[in-house]
Amino acid sequence: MKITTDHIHSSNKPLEISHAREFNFLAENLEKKGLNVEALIQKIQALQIAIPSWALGTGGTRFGRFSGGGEPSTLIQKIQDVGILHALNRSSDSISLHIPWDIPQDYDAILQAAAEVEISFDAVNSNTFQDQADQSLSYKFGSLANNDKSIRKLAIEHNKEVIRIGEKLGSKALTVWLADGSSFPGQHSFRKALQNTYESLLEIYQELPSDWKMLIEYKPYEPYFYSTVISDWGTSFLLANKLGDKAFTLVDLGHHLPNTNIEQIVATLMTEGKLGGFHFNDSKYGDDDLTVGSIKPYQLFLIFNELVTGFEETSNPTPAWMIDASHNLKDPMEDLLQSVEAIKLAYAQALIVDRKSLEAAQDGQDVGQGQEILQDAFRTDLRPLVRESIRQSGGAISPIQSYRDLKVRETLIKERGKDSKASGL
Ligand code: LRH
Ligand code: MN
Repeated sequence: MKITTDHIHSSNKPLEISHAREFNFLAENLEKKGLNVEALIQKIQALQIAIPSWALGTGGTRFGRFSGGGEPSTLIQKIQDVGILHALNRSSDSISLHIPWDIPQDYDAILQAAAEVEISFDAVNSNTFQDQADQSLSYKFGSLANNDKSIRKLAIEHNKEVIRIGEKLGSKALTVWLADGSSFPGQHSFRKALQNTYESLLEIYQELPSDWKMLIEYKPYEPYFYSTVISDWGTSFLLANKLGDKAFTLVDLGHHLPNTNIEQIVATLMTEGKLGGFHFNDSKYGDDDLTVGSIKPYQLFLIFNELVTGFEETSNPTPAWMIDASHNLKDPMEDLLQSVEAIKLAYAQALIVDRKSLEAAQDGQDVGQGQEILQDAFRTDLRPLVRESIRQSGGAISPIQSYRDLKVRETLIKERGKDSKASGL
């Protein structure tokens, strides 16, 4: 299924009058506050969120997977689904592949399919947390950290292969998430595992093309439950610093122990110019991979608040914006549309924070006023502004409403069948 401009126009029609009224009212209030609405719209439009190839199907947990039908069972169908999301929200102009779940067979066909729906390839992800059917050695006890040199070599070669695949697709970054760790005290040497990991990453780093980045993703636990080699931002940051200018830390929002102050981690990494990217999702307990902004929208706003000041006050490069979620209950495409909207809303709220007054309140130790200024932005309903930014870029005023009105899932089920399954988690 391909979403056309006619689809967008017909599904926007019933919303245009009420949207124009809501947007004009909001724009007037924002202008009164001295904000430049057109500038805000351009910034919001420029924020493009990469869609993970592994989140276009219904994920599942170890307790079960309840597929909804019409899932993309080929890489080209995954690219077409991201094309549908981008046509609706004009905010998802790239896909992030996971290798070997998405090994391209025919590069010309893949690149053509992507060009047809105006999307590109964001970071490519390696996978040394699963053994492949034809694999000679196992990653059961680790990959880049493994005490066995031949297993480390196998994992290093895999990462080099992932870079070569990404190069052919125009990707500019390799994301490395290592499950490597231990589930029992005494299972391995923390220092040897870290040293092995560093030496292995260095070999991969030296293979990076000059204009590429290595994004090092940390995670405190799962699948191991006593220690993880790259368990927190500090370890990822340490490795990124030791490796060099092309290595950065990737922040997956679900990879933090309860009550961790993620916005402070973001601020610290930006101070050092080492914030490389995000895997956006939300969670209540662990790495729940829930819809962005569905559990802790205020935390998401506070993270973007640090990003907006960080862009103004540090030389940290623009991070890679990616979602990393897994869907069990919702339609994967609707879930992704909700996640992108939540990210854009949090960014828009952070853009209207009265920075001068906030700085004055902070300098004046006026704690109450500081909170008032932040929450005034967070409590301003900016949905009409985000909708207008999408409408002006040729998208749907309400991407989810249009997704439903245009019966996208029903059409995909007709085209692909109820039992088509997507590769991935
Ligand atoms: C690990 C992770 C990582 C991916 C995987 C799909 O939990 O966040 O980013 O490789 O999920
Ligand atoms: Mn992740």
